[in-house]
Amino acid sequence: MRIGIVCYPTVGGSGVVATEVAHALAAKGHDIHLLSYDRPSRLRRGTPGLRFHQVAVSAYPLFRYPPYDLALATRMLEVREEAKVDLFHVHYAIPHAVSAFLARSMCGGCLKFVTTLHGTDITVVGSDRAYMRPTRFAIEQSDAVTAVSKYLADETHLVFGVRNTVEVVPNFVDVDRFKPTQTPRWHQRPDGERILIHASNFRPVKRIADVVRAFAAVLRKVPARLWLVGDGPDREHAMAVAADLGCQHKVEYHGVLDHLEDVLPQADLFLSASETESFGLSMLEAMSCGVPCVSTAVGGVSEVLGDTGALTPFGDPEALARAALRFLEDPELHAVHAAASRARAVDLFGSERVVQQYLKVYERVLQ
Ligand code: GMT
Repeated sequence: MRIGIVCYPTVGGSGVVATEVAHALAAKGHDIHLLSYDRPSRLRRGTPGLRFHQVAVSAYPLFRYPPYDLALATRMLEVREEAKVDLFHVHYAIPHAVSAFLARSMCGGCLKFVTTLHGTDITVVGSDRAYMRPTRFAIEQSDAVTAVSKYLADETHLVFGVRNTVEVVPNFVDVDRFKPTQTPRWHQRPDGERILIHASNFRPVKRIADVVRAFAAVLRKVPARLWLVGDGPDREHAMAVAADLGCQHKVEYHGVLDHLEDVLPQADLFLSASETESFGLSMLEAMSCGVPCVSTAVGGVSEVLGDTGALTPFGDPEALARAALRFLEDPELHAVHAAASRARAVDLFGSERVVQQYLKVYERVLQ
């Protein structure tokens, strides 16, 4: 198949998933074209069968807000003409689904498009009055719609009232890259320090300050260290909260890492305090490395974790800390949950299984 994949290039699950879908399809011999305004962070150079097409937006002085959606629609048509792409898979509805609809209309229906909903395109940004109507329209016009969890599929019907079927195709992880290593756990290390990790785009919805508060409560009971991975608007606030709580010397900021799979297996526990999370891709990557996750019970997180980790009410960092301590004070319980986390990632969320689901959607649409 010749497929165009559209995504955001920034740190964030939707761009990661789109890029990994592109790699997996190219590895299967499909002709894949990735479109974005910048190189996505997970795009590996020199992958046979995978080409990147940058979407250029001209900054004419009249434009306070250059119309990216129009530039993207144009680029989609160009890629269709150059590479004979007949199917586009757009990740994150705003504005990608609208651009796809425009491209399809401009060429009299010469292409099909599949829209994958990721989370805030429905739960936060999508329900903003300024974006809701065109987003709903473009979702309804899509040739197929998928969502990364059942929670998100239900929200799409509830919040947007869309009439079409929203199929659940979960996110996935390369279980051969994200795998446990022989790193000793805290009780086998001389300092006994538990390594807690959090990786995200540090947006307000991630509630990083609550992650730090939960960590500070853990630190009051056991030796520990918090690794913060990623970047975003709330990074400095998180460090300020750590300073206020007197634990900044135990909080290490690692920035954006190209190879998260090298770092995750060294952690003993993944912490998440999100206000909403349609899926929680970095938690799945942690599980695949044999790292149990403790998270707020929001959105689709329970679909990902099952009973491999622990879920606590949103907005209660003390509860998050208590759940974390249950694992971090009991090596045997920790080992059971670490193994269960890895097994669940392999059994339910391996790349091969999920990419096959996308291929079935593409085949159906192209028929
Ligand atoms: O809003 C974000 O956090 C970014 C967004 C994205 O663009 O990646 O993340 C969403 O999509 C991810 C990939 O499907 C999911 O793993 C995240 O749970 C989801 N974020 C939220 O729902 C907050």
